[in-house]
Amino acid sequence: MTDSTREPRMPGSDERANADAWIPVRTEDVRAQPLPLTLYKSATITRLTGYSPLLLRAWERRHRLLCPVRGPGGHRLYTDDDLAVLKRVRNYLCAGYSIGEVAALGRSALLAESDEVVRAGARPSARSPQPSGERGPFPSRVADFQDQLEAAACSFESDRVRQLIEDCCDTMGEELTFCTVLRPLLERIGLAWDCGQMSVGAENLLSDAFRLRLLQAIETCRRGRERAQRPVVVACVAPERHDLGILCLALSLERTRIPVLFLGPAIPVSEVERACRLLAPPAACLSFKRTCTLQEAAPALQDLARAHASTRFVIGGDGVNAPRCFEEDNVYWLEGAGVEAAISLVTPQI
Ligand code: B12
Repeated sequence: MTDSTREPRMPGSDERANADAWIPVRTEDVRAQPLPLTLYKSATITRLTGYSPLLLRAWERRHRLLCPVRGPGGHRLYTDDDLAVLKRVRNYLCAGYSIGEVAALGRSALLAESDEVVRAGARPSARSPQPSGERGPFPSRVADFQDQLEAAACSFESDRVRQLIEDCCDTMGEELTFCTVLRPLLERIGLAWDCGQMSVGAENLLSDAFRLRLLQAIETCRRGRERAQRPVVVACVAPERHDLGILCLALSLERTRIPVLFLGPAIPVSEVERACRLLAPPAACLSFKRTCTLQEAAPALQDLARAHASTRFVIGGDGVNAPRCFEEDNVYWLEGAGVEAAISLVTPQI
């Protein structure tokens, strides 16, 4: 199936030209292939793949991997084929191939592969072209980024740390960069710091760069979106300052189109209470990295939950463990990462 046979008609004024998630386009006037098409705005593709609009445009221009059509205002609208290509690209990048190698395969080969993968149940065909040259397996690519990031942080090269995080996001996408590269690296660095083998300055440098990148990703997700719903409040309760985990959750919520109000690290319970009073949020997600901070805040938290019975309080992070500090009907304790569980607890409230 070629692109020319699937040239879609632009959405008319009666269609949801401003809809952010997807735009259905009727194709009665497409003679060769009267299939219903879905067009996606770049913000949606970014949300689905983790690749930034800037990167998408670069891959379109430089590597001819994407063929978006233009909307009435001239903005790019991506097709299901573009999405399928991006998924194949991501698989290859994660397997250690470079974008140049993947691009050398060409869009049609990637599309053909993607059709075959769907038919064969996610098994690439033996005929599918293979990128040539040296290729590192995925784990070595991750370890490589981690080693370079650690070295750059230890020698206080802050620009290099940021650049490496950017390169990693470009190569693997934001999600894999955050979960597979940065989070385990911080764990390793935390241990090294604990054993006196890592300076606190290097740890700060890396966690600050991670934090900045997370805030940027959240901002990108929100851009251009109407914020009619009441936001979910997220915070680290004082004295807890480890806020990268709750920022990861905030990003996941925003990607699910759930608006978030991030209050920050070390927020007193009284301030969370003020936000609940003013905004009546559907949910408040609170993070505790250490059990001692949770125990300290527990009595005030219980009062807060009782005073705001219509808000769901989702409490998570490494500090949460059994036995529970207290029980209330609107309080949910999540051990482990718990991001999926948090989203499903929050969603029905929206
Ligand atoms: C970066 C870091 C810091 C930074 C924090 C910067 C920031 N803005 O967050 C700074 C330098 C400020 C810091 C300070 C301290 N730190 Co520190 N820190 C770390 C480190 C290295 C990384 C933590 C991190 O951000 N990980 C990345 C995030 C993304 O992962 P995560 O937190 O696990 O979150 C995931 C899940 O838990 C989940 N999640 C998190 N919250 C929530 C909430 C909900 C609702 C849900 C559903 C899910 C969820 O989602 C995330 C993604 O999956 C850890 C090492 C480690 N092993 O974790 C030590 C570590 C946590 N720190 C430690 C200590 C001791 C401290 C200090 C007390 C040191 C000191 N003496 O000053 C202070 C305390 C400051 C305070 N008041 O809180 C200890 C804690 C030991 C303990 N359990 O008591 C650790 C484990 C280091 C160690 N090995 O000893 N730290």
